[in-house]
Amino acid sequence: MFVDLIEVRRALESEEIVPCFQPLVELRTGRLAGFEVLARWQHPELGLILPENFISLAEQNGLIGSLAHQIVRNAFMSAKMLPEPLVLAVNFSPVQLHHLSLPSQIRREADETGFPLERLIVEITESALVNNLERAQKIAAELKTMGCRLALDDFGTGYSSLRHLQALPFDELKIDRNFVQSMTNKRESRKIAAAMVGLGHSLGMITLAEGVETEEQADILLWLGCEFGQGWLYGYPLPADRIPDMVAAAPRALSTRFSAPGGGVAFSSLEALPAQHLAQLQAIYDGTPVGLCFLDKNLRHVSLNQRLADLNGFPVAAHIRRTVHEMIPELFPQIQPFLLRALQGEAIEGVEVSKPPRTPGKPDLTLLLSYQPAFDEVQEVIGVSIAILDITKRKQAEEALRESEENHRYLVELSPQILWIADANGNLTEISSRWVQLTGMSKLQTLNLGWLEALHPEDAPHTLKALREASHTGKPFHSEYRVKTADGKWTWMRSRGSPRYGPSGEIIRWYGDTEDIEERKELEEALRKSRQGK
Ligand code: G
Ligand code: G
Ligand code: MN
Repeated sequence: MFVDLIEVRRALESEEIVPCFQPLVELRTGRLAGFEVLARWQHPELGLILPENFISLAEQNGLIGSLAHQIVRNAFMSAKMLPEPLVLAVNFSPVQLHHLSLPSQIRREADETGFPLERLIVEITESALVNNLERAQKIAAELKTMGCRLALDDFGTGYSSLRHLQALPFDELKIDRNFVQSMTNKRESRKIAAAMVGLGHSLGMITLAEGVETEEQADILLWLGCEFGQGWLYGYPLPADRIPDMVAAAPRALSTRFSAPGGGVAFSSLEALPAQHLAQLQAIYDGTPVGLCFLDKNLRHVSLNQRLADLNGFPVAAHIRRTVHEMIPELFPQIQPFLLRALQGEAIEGVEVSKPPRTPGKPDLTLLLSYQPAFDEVQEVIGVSIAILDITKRKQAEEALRESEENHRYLVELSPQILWIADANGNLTEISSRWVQLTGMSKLQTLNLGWLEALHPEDAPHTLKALREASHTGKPFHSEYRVKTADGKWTWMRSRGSPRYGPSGEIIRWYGDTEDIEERKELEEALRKSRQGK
């Protein structure tokens, strides 16, 4: 499209060049943070003309000052209806950054229209800084004193130089839409976008991504830690009369970082500056009773906490850059297969490993390990984090318990008495295997009231009666009866049992023993006979 200088002059006189407003949105919440002001020329015959067709013409012919004056005044007037704390971001031409009068012009327009400068973001492209950095610095300093915030526009294109990032007190970094748009199919772009966000953050700036058109792009940006977005996904640049619609359509930003009082980067109370954030994480890292470390793809220690250093018996610093194999050669063969799986992207939990003690003579340590792969922004594994829990004590307790259980079992099995357990109603639930050997009945046949089958028909009724009575009254059970042994003989036995009570005084179980009293019976018989014989 061709327009000439005369046309541009005429457009300025008849105020055909007007500001449009494009939403700036907080990525995490979708809340509206403000608008970027973009110049649009409503040509009576040619229709809408974009800035690329008239900005440079205006710049080259000394008209950019009056164009900016029109756009800014117009935008400030329209922004009166903008609810707090929404901001306005306005583009200024590199040419204007050469005029020391820029700040006072902006102040005058703000005063005349009543727009607060704390809610103005001045967007500057890098090309503005190339020729006259010193002057740009003066202007920037004054703008900051006035309460404005500064954004570095189109970062990553054109004159990109890291020198500019530190030359001016920027509050915000705008990532150029070229990186955003190639991010979804070019891993390099994604890496670059990630690095830009990181760079912005490490310099204490907030980051905004331009040209966000899809949800996928927004998701990636959010994942990369980018705070704000702008693009067709959230809204087109629209004329001032559409501002109320756009404000109503988006959830309101009540407290975004854009709206921080006094300008600059203010983080909400729950968040912190990157360095503080790191310190918080380090405190958690070191305070946990779990050994933690992060290994790179070559299984070298990138970081670890004090707890793990203690477990391994070397200072934290001695681990850094050294491989697992170098640090714990005795354990490496056990954990290598899991490390390799984790490097393939698999998360593995609860692997038990035993580690020889550091001081000889002490028992082995038992460790419970979890492996978690870490992925970068292109979903490639960059390393593995390991969590290590020392479960030696728990293991020892389990061992001791098992041992004491075993001892009890031997005690029971070796005892000449047959020990038994019955439920509250006197139904047998457990009996030592000596009964099985004695009677030839199986355990299953014996349980409940099955054992009565082995009793002499004359003895079974009174025994069952005693049992019922005991379970009814809770008085100790006692009975003597003949039992048919495996080889078909009868032998006298005596059974006794006592109840065990539950918390509310009810019987919950009976414990008892049965013993062979044949010899005693024979003795008694012999005694009786000898008495009779006398
Ligand atoms: O959306 P659009 O095509 O309008 O933006 C194209 C470029 O024009 C942007 O990079 C922006 O920096 C620039 N631009 C838009 N509006 C203005 C303005 O009011 N003043 C100046 N100097 N540049 C503008
Ligand atoms: O000042 P700056 O160069 O950032 O201007 C932003 C430019 O990007 C304007 O020309 C604007 O119209 C354009 N733009 C805004 N959102 C989108 C988008 O989602 N996709 C594309 N392709 N361009 C956009
Ligand atoms: Mn811009």
